[in-house]
Amino acid sequence: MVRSVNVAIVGAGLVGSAFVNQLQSLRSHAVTYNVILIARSTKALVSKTYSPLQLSTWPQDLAATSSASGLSPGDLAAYLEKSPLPVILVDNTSSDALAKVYPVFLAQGISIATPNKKAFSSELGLWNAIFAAAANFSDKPDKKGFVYHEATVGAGLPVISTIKDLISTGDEVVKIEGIVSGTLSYIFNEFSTLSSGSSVVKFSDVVNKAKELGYTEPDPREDLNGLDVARKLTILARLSGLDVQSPSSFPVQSLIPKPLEEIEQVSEFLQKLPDYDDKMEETRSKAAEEGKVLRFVGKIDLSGESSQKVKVGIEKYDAAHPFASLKGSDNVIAFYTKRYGQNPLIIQGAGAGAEVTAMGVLGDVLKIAERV
Ligand code: NHO
Repeated sequence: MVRSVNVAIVGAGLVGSAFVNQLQSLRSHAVTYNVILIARSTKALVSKTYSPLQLSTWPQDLAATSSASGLSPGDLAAYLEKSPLPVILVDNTSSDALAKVYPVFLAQGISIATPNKKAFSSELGLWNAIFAAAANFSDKPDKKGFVYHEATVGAGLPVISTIKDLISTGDEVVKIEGIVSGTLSYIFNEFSTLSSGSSVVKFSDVVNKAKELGYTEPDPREDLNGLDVARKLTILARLSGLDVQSPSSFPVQSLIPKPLEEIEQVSEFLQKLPDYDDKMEETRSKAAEEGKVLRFVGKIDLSGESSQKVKVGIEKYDAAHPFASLKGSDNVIAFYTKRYGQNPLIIQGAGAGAEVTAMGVLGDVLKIAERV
């Protein structure tokens, strides 16, 4: 018998739009996915009767709805709670306000699939509240609100599911090392190559090119400040068993020159960035003299007694290291565990972009649908 679930999509930007397209071309016939809500910040297409929306015309239909201040998390919870079918909230926003209400949704039996890092990388209290309320982490059979967030690290790469499987089958993380920002992967793969001793590229030129290619956030400082990587490391560290308080509770190297931190306009920042190329070039050429390249890396090291177990910043790698030969904006994550020993389990591939991110979210939706 074909089962049905209701799906509410909040956030219809790059990832949200790719998600709807992928949902429309799903090949699975075991479950019917009824989209009952699609919302942006200021507009919401809502099926008041919980019957499926017409997906083929959703962009026009959403645009045609009257503008409002958007759906509040409270209104959303009240609407979804009354769904006659099991319901999955797909949060494709980066909203803090929505993330804070996840425990309420979950306690009401509303499941969540999301690439939104905010809920999982903000204060530890929110993380604990989410997983206390989630059915997949409690043994309360009456609760049916599941939470999956594969695309919060490495987009569609199976990073979160892998670490969860390692831990739940009794393995222990010793060390995790990874390049988890697509933007910074691209910038360093271009800036510091194994052959760049002769042809020197300027750091600011690479940043500009990354922006032109659409790899950076609209304001590249949001990539260069290291916070995106710190958020992802917070998630990986917590899943490894470390009670990391927040992404600011460990050292994070910012690539924004101090004097440029307070500049308001992106254009002025980019105009002044070349003034600081010499410093980055010095770091690059020193590494090149040692036969090494620079990469922007997150590290979690649980092996020693040191209290400094998580850090984010530039590291040097020699030519033979897998991180040195990374291409484009690929991500790579190496898990050193008790079982895998010195030969890490390595996951590598495209770690940014709407299509692969949406794939990670849709995969989570399919997993939830099997369980509700
Ligand atoms: P957009 O295109 O800005 O879309 C956001 C949508 O949410 C808009 O429609 C906006 O109106 C809506 N929205 C915001 N607040 C709302 C609210 N309160 N209620 C209703 N609607 C609201 O953003 P994206 O690119 O589609 O991203 C969506 C989410 O996916 C974000 O949480 C983002 O962090 C996450 N995400 C995106 C990507 C990506 O490639 N675009 C990735 C991972 C996660 O793999 C990616 C990645 O990590 C890229 C990273 N920069 C890197 O590695 O270099």
